[in-house]
Amino acid sequence: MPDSSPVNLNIPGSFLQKTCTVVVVFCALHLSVTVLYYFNTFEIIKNSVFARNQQQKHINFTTVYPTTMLQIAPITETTATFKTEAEETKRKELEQCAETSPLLVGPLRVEFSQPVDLEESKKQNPALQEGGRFTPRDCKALQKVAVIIPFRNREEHLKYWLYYLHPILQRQQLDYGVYVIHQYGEETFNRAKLLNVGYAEALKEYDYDCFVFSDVDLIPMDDRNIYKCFGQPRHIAVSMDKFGFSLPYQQYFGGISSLSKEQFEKINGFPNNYWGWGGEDDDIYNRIVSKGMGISRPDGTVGKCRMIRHNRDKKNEPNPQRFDRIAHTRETMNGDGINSLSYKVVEIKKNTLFTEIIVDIGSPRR
Ligand code: UDH
Ligand code: NGS
Repeated sequence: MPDSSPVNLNIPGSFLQKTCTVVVVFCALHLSVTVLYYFNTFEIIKNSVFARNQQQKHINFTTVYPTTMLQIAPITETTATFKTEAEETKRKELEQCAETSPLLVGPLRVEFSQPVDLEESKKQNPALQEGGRFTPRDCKALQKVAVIIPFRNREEHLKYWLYYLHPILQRQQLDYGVYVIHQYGEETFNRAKLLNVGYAEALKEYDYDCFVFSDVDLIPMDDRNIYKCFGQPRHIAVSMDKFGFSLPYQQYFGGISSLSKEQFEKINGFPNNYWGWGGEDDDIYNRIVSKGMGISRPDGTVGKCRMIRHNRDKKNEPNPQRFDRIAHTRETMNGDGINSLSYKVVEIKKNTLFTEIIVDIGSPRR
């Protein structure tokens, strides 16, 4: 008779139960690891899409960057102010900006038919720090540039200058500051002396290595005309509309120029004794050449600039002594320049878009 009693496998019930529990726990663990891994991966993908979008935004922004005056949009998505020490350390660790900024757009439409508003310019440049200072956020700028503007009674021109130049300088990825050197009082204007003051005062604020000297009424028509310094002193305004987009003469060094700190010191800065209109730029040219340097220039297309038309200024009549002075640059330049500069700062005003330095530069010796 076969034995019909259940086979005794000799497995105690509690062992089966334990095995099942272990299997269930293992499965649960496996599932949670899988779920965790899945969410992590999702997060990474999400982040990379975000980064791409940011970049896309950035690229879109620069490619659609308008060239008509009243549509200029802020460039600030990619820029910011460095406030904390940690951020400053991070900036120091940043890679250098590219030799050619990827943000440049080339030719720009520049016109002066509609008035511009300073408040609008402020809104359009939210990455500016007080005093018209800017530092690129994503890379370490190749040069620290002080832009110096000689000034008196040209408020309307200054508005256009700020409106056009800030976005351009930011696209050029410069670490820059804008200094408006305002001649105090009613004495005859002295452009070159104001530029010397700008050099000295800007250096008190920051370790600038390059100085761009710009008339307030000149606007570049191409952002590839970089406001930086080169191996030789640079003439920037080489192709002005008022001269039919060419040089008025080969030695012309007026309007906008740049010199590194070293180049500026080599020529003892600019002359202090050209009161009234004319000749001071020729004197600067003579200084450069007499110290064995040459002039660097952009080509005539990149170097196009527009000048805001205006009447002759009061107290800036042609200087009758200018021809005599430029004939003697070599003899005078070592005693007249940054080494003999004297002036009194009346007030320094920090605006969002620029630093205004009101300065008493005295009067011509009679
Ligand atoms: N500047 C002032 N205020 C003045 C004089 C000059 O701000 O009263 C500054 C300003 O930045 C100007 C620069 O100095 O752009 C050079 O001035 P300038 O008179 O040497 O040169 P600009 O090209 O005028 O402005 C040249 C004479 C214009 C005669 C026009 C006749 N239609
Ligand atoms: C020259 C002046 C320069 C001046 C240039 C352009 O004659 O200072 O004209 O002037 N030199 C002398 O007078 C010695 S402009 O047409 O821009 O007014 O920059």
